[in-house]
Amino acid sequence: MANLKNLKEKKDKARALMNRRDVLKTPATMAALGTLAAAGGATGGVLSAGLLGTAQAAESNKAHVGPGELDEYYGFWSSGQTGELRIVGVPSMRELMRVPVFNRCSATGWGQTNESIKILTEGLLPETREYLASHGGVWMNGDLHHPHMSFTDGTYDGRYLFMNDKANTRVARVRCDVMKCDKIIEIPNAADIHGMRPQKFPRTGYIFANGEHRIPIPNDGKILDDPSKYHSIFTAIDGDKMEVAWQVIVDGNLDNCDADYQGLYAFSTCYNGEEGVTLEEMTANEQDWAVVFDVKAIEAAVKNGDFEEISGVPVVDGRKGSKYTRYIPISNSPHGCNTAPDGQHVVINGKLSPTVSVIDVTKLPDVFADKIKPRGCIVAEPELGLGPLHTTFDNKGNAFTTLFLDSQMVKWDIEKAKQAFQGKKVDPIIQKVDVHYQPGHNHASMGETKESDGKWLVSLNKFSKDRFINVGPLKPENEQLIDISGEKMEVVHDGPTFAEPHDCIIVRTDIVNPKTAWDRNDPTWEDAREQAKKDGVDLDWGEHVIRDGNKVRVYMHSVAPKFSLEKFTVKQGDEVTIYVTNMDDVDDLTHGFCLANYGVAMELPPLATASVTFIADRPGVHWFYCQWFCHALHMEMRGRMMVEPRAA
Ligand code: CUK
Ligand code: CUA
Repeated sequence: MANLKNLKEKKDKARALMNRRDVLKTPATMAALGTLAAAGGATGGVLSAGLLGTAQAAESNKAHVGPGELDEYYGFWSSGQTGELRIVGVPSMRELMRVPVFNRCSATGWGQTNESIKILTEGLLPETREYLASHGGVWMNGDLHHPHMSFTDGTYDGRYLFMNDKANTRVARVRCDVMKCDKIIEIPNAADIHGMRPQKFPRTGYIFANGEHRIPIPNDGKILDDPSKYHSIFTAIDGDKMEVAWQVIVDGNLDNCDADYQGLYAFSTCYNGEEGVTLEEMTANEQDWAVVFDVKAIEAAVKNGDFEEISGVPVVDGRKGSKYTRYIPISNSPHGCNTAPDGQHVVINGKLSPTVSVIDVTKLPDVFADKIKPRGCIVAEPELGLGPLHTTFDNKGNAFTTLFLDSQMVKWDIEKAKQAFQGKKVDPIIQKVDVHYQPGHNHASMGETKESDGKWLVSLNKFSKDRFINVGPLKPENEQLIDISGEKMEVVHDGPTFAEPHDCIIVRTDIVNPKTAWDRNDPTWEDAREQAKKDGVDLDWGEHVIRDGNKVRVYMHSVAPKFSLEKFTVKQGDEVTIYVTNMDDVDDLTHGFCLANYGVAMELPPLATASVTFIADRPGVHWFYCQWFCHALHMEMRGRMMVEPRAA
């Protein structure tokens, strides 16, 4: 009975949605926004119309990775407001690892160890470091939307992963050899880095990063409530040095971006052409833009001095009318920006318009030479459905676009869309499949490279609603795996996930080759190495306590199941630094160091050194113990820090 009632409710809701869809056929933007709000609303009941009569796809055998079997692809997942990078196996969708980046991590000590604090602070702007000095020293949160791998010659090269932090205006780099973050920089003159993509050709090269929100530049309080003086900024970061190379001031708000396969242009979607600050103001016009950046011309401008230096970086004026940019009119509020593996087409996703606009990059030289109008580079504009947000590609000329409002994935043919644009009676849409529910990003295996292989597609859905047993008011998101190897898409797996995977990439395993143990010469603990040298001790095999005024440096190593020091004594009020090196080089033999009731904990994978500094202001006996299960005698792997009380 309950099921029948459920079904009737679903049908009613689906019908209600269809009515709303009719409303949305009009260009009335506010109506579209109203539905956006309803989709996330308390009813939780906006179900895709296609749900009626959905025959749930049977589990495909290809997606099954049995116990002990390995995945074919690495998935690198963002985690949105959680702030970390996640590594997922594809097609099993098993979560393999979490890499802390913009967050604070209890298990690994990220944000507490001296090595991580250095990475988290050295690239910040001086004013931010000053602010943080009285606010805990490091940012405790981040909003990681877009993880992307470095490229060489149009495909992934397995060197680095780059990612943005929308919350605190940062860009980070993760080393793929150890899967740890090694650099984080804060972007000056920008507010809230959102869209971010690496240069694909000839190599990365640049990381292109969009400052989403408009602010006064410089944002020092002299200009406040005068939005006509706010700007948004596009940044090119040198991905090798992790330094800002140059910036471009633009009109409107930048959203997502991508690069071409020729090394000539970068693209950003740009909404709020109205330059408003309220929702009504920002969506008043029917047209916004895709901004195209002429990378070579901007480099020449920087070389020839056609820039203003602001906060120590060259800033080129790329506002409307500038020779360095072109503003291509696109229907209201475009969102995703995706270059196809054919090297020729860039898809601009409509969001509030049911269309996507396809740019042909071979026409851009004529646009920049003013031989054709900016819109002259648009070669297709198919109407796909409601709320197109992001597009990915296979290796057969097909594109896959998420439809946020329709809760669908649509497969369409780029060539046919071009023919239809020229007036031919062809339908570019091949198939629509329901996803559950409200998809944002999607990504096909190798889909943002020239080696796109058309095997798997992931849909990152913002709502899971009824797909899983209820875990309370806060529900997981749902990532679905879709088999795209055949003519028809087939949803083969639901994967619940914690907040919030905006975006992911799917990389062939032969491209990524992490080590199984650290190299003892790794630069990560350079400071510890130098300090050990000054103290005349051996960092590798340390078992020393060095007193230096009221500073105490404790060096120890771990070999399962023992720390080299069973005890050490300090005085209340001492500034204590503990260096621990794991001398076990056995694959997977990780130790941890946890100092109880001092809030100290850190990871120690094979052959790594980690250190932590704190004030020993609690007298008494404090046990430290190994917090990573490492050995049959793991529980016995411990020792004592004795803190002598201050003389009364
Ligand atoms: S954005 Cu999240 S759904 Cu930050 Cu890439 Cu489009
Ligand atoms: Cu060492 Cu547990």
